[in-house]
Amino acid sequence: MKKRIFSGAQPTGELHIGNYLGALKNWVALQDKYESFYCIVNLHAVTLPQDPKTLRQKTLDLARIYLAAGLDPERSTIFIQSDVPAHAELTWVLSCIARMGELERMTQFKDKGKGNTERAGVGLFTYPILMAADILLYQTDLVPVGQDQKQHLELTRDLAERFNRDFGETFKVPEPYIPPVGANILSLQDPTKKMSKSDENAAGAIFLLDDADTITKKIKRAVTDSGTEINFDENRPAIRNLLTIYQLLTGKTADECVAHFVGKGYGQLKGELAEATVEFLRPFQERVKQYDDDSLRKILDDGADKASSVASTTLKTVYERMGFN
Ligand code: ATP
Ligand code: LTN
Repeated sequence: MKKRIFSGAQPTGELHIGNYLGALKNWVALQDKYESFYCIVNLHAVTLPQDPKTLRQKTLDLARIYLAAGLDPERSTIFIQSDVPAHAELTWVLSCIARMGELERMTQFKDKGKGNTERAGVGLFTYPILMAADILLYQTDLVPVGQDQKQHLELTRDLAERFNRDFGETFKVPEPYIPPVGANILSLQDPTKKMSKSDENAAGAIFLLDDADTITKKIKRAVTDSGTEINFDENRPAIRNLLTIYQLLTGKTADECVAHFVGKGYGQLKGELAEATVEFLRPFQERVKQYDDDSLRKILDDGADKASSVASTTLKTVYERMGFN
């Protein structure tokens, strides 16, 4: 039996190169070795206000991006979270064993709630419980995510262990898979922050659907550090970030990248990085256009059927353990 993977992304904003390098790229690489479930997490999306028409469109757009990135519906189950009601149902059960204190410690809530807990939605606060339900329903072994999700994974593990202890062995306790390189791609404008789709400053992120001109401009305008050397020095996060993106897009080793830029200036690094990014994204952007809405719906409906059968088995056991049936 193959081990299982579960992961997902939110159908909000535009996916950027950080989402790709930190998550999607690894999903594609792991889909052969694992039985994989890749979800479009629209229930998570509504923890912040969304326009329904836009959300519907973004959901299909994200499915296109999954496929163009190389997820194969023959090998991976690709589906929309709201199509499988067990996600919301298990969330309720887990909400009753999660503690206020452990949710209050989640840094993403503090960031996205902008420190104003009076005004923040309750869903934004309980969001990590929904994420735990996503993962635990599939008896997941491995969860490939970027660095920013590490804390949510720890909560997921804690909830699984608590439920197993209190109600009997029910859930597999999942491991995170955080890639050694690329798990935290930084903003091109502010390398103290991660590259983010919700950043007000669009110049900080290279979006997967940006055109060649925009990509080149963003990279040329990226902030740099003082000094002139091009290496992976942790104290020079801006250059390290540009070099990391270059490394991952070209497939070179870290040493090869450093050797390649010895004696060259920041301008050269930016020029070559822009070229590598444009070259990488061109065929990807061609593939995105290939999928019409009808064929996407078919893939997503099939995915929801497969996901439902696994999820409902786990939920049934949970309900039995709880004394519901
Ligand atoms: P954002 O903060 O950009 O709005 P998100 O993390 O809220 O993004 P998702 O689209 O759901 O939204 O994230 C999908 C995946 O991309 C997650 O596994 C996340 O860890 C990863 N990811 C997000 N930003 C980065 C980044 N800057 N570097 C590496 N991985 C990232
Ligand atoms: N919380 C994640 C998206 C997400 C997810 C998941 C990732 C929702 N459910 C389950 C991995 C596994 C985010 O905001 N990036």
